[in-house]
Amino acid sequence: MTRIEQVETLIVDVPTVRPHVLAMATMYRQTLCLVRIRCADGTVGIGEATTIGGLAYGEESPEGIKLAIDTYFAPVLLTCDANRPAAAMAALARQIVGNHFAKCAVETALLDALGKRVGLPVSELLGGRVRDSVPVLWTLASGDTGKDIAEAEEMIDRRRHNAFKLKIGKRSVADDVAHVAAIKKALGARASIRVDVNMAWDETSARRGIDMLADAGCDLVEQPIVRHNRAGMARLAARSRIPIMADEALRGPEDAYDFAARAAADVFAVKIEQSGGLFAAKRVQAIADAAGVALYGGTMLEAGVGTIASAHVFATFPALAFGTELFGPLLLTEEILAEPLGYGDFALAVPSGPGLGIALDEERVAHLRRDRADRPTISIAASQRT
Ligand code: MUC
Ligand code: MG
Repeated sequence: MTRIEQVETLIVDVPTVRPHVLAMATMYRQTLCLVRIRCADGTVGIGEATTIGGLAYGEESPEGIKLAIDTYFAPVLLTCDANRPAAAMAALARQIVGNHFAKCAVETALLDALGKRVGLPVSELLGGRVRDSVPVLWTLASGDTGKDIAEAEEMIDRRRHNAFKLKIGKRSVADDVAHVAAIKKALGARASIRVDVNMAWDETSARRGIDMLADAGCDLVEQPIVRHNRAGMARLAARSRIPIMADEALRGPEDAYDFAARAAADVFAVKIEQSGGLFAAKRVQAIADAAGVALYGGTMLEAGVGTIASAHVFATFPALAFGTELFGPLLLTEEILAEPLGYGDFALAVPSGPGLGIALDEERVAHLRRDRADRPTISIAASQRT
């Protein structure tokens, strides 16, 4: 038995390199809830939870996650054996409904600590990696077609990304498709272009929009309609010439099972936070594999900790047909890790050290934390709050 001695959480705010425009929110910064679990043998595990646009994307916010972990998770964890993350997560599940993002951050920290204790990377604790790097796309979401093309050209030249996801759904279908077509025309065969509608279309608009996107050379359409219209997703997938991917609708293995049974998506975006943790994401993958659904490694735009936890999970997927979008740290102006993650050649390297294989830059984190004692009061314009 290795006792868990302390569970610490902190909120960190980091500006984005440019406004990130999604259908439901425009992000000017990302807020992280970092979790640190200190064990009796001296090992310390770290985890991270993020959301997108506060409460605009999902039902948990970084501040709510911190409160939930401090108030309800920590007392349970202090009774658990740090050598048994699965038993600790089961103890939490008995007392805590939902709270997938918070559970994911805690499970990440438990697995990081266990990996450090036994000298194995988290990917090996999850059953074993089958690759040492994962392909990474970039999201073009400046809100301006010309800027997006220039950004994509630069990414291709630097061999950082050659697949791009375009955030659409805020404008009319015709304007959105014109934006996608202009970018595809400029980049041609040098890049794969996909779109994420973030649920903004109704089903009839989606029928029209998806046809037009296929004609424009788009390779994939992510979550075109609202998460609960599963029959609609099945109808769209059945008639579409290009693959349809589920994202917001997948909040764990049960949703994945239902989607697979209804043939409601061709591709699953697997997110460790939305799934409810690293092992839950593995269960989503297993369901997809059994059902013949293709896989894509999704992100909640986590910084270095959550991003590399996701990478450890995706490195274990036997098939990863659509690659990943693990670019979160590259969207942020500040590095919170002692060593930045290894991006290059259109991919992210999965570290081979024990646990997550990363360390926090403690000085940076101390500087960025929201409750820093000497933090100057920053007034944020109402339009830039998320
Ligand atoms: C989403 O809906 O997929 C992932 C990449 C990005 O730009 O936004 C997120 C959220
Ligand atoms: Mg999405």
